[in-house]
Amino acid sequence: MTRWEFIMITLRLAVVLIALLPQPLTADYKPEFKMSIVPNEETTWGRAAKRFADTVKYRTQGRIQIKNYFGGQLGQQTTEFALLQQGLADFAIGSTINWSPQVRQLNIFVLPFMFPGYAAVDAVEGSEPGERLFKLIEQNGVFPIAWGEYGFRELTNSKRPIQRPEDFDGLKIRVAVPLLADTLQALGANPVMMNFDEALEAFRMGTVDGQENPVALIIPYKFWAVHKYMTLWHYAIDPLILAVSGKTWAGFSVQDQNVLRKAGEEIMGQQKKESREGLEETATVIEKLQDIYGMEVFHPSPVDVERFRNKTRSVYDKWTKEIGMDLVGSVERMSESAK
Ligand code: X2X
Repeated sequence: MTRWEFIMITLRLAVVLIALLPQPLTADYKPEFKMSIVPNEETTWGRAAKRFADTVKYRTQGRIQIKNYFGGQLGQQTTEFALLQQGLADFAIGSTINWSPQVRQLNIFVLPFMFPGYAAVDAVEGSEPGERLFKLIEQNGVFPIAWGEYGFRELTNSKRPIQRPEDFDGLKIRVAVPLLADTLQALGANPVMMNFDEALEAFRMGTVDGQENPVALIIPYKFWAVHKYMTLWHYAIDPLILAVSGKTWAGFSVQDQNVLRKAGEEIMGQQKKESREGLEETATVIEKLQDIYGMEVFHPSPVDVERFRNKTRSVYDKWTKEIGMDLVGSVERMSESAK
C-alpha cells in the first residue's frame, strides 16, 4: 500500500465513522422556548397553547420544547407584542386587542358593531384584509401562523340590566385598550383601563362595576359569581393569532418551520371551533347563562342595537382614521355582504 492509498482509506473510514455517530436530537436550539398566554389554561385559548406545545415537541422529536407562561406572566397584556418583537417571548397566542397598541390596524375588530356574525369574521380573515393584517404583523418583526378566536364580547355588571345607553350612567366599566374606553365613554359609562388580573381583583372587591369579555371567558372565570347582569350585544370580537418572534422564527430550519406552521393551523382551527361551540344558538346561550349560572341576560333587538350604535358613531369615525379608511372600507363591504 502506498502512502497515498493509506491516507485515502483512512479518510474514507473516518467519513463512515462520523456518519455512524448518533445524531443530536436537539439541533442547536435553546432548551426552552417561551410561549405567552394572557388567560389561564382552563380556557380554549390556554388549552390550544398546551396542545401546540405537546404536538410540536412530538413532531420535532423533542427538538422544539415550548414552555407555556399562562396568566400574562411574561409581561403586561398590552406589551405582549413588544415582547415578541424583542424575542423576550418566542411564541404567543395573542389577542388582537392586546396587540392593537403596537399594530393599530388590529383595532378593526373592536370598531363598535362592525361584525354582524362569524361569517363576516371568517371572510375577512380568509381574504385580502386578513392577509394584509398578517403582512403588517410580519413587517413589525413577528411571524403570524394562524388565526384563532375568543368570540364576541358581551357586557356584564353587578349593578343593573343595561338595555339602553342611559342605563350606563356612571357605571365604572373595566376595559383593556383605548378604543374600548372611547366606546364605553360615548355610551355614558365611566371606563377604566386596567390589566386583566387587576380587574379580576377589582370585581371581587366591588370597586369596579362591570366589564366586557366573551362568554367563553365569562364562564370559566366565573364572572357570574360577581356580575348578575349581562347584555348579549356582540359589540366587538376578539380574534386570536398564534405567532412567533421574527428572531426566533429565523433560527428554525425550514423543516421545523413547516412543522410549526402545520401544527399551528390545525390547532388554531380547532381552537376557533371550540370557542364558538354552543354559542351559535342565542336562545340556548341565554338559557344556559340564566338556568345554570343565575345571570339575568338582556338580548338587544336590532332596534336596541341601533340605539347603542348611534351613540358610538363618533368613536367609529375617529378610529377609522387611525386604522385607515381603505382597510375599514373593505371590511365594511365584506361585513355587509356576509349579513
Ligand atoms: O383583558 C381582557 O379583557 C382579555 C382577557 O379579553 C384580553 O386579553 C383582551
